[in-house]
Amino acid sequence: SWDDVKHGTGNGIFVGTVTLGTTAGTTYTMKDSHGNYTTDLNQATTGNGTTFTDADDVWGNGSQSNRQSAAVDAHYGAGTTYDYYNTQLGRAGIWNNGTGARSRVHYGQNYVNAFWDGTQMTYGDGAGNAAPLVELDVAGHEMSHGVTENTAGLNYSGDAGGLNESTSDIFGTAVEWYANNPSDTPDYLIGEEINLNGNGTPLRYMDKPSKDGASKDCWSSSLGGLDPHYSSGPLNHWYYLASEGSGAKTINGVSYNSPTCDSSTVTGIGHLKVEKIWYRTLSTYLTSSSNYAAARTGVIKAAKDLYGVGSAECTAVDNAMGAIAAPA
Ligand code: ASN
Ligand code: ZN
Ligand code: CA
Repeated sequence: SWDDVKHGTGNGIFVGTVTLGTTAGTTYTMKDSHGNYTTDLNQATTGNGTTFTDADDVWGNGSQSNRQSAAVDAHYGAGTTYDYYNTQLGRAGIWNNGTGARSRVHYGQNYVNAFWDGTQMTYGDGAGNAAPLVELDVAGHEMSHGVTENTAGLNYSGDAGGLNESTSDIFGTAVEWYANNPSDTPDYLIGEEINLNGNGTPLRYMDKPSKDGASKDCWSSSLGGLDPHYSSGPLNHWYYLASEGSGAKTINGVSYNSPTCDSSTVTGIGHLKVEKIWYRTLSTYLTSSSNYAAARTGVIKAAKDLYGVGSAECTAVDNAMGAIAAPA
């Protein structure tokens, strides 16, 4: 889908060797056909950064010590996320107007986070054992904050805050499945390559969110008082259950065991259908103050719109909402 520009070759930290959307001029620029472009903040915390350029259109060498390597991952992440939304969900980028976004890498010193600020994506280099935060599911996560802001506009507190964060985890994971990159095989884990905890564990688990020690598996009336990264747990759990079903399962070598909150058995319909249903819910039925009850009503409506009344898809997403104890 980058056919109108030079296809560069990138060697990223996590993605291995990939094709990159770049632009040819007197030198090559790390900018794709949609206008997604990637800049080097060179440890600053302000400014737009300097757009990466290269003489031979071969970028990075996979090592963190090469400044282009992290940029390869971030740029591939932005391009792949754009393509996922465009081809799978019919959304032309964050603003649905065909324009890409800027990604800034090498933010600050020892910065162990990444963020969307309403305009652009920004990535720190990590610290100690934690690698740069440019992994594909993180890029998809941050870009999806932009999509949420420009659709439902979910608040970042209460139930809505959890729905907001989970939306980013769902579509970050969706992008990982869409890319199917052999160097970062798809899973239902978040940030599994970065080693943020220093012991090789991922940041979050969608099959059983409580495995991180803080996220909730099930909705309750006190959920909305938590940090959105923990109140996201039930909807992440819903996405896993509706996609793969309840119980134990090994996928791409990763073992999952997803319990239900109501002792029910849920049969999955595959992640892509769940993503289409959640995207329609987000973009059609939710508003800034929506709670988990609104999410449940919304997914039922969206599934009916997309797959019909009484469809297996409608049953699955409703059953999965019951299985996270979402209010009916
Ligand atoms: N990486 C975090 C996130 O996107 C940054 C934050 O807490 N806003 O959720
Ligand atoms: Zn987030
Ligand atoms: Ca992942």
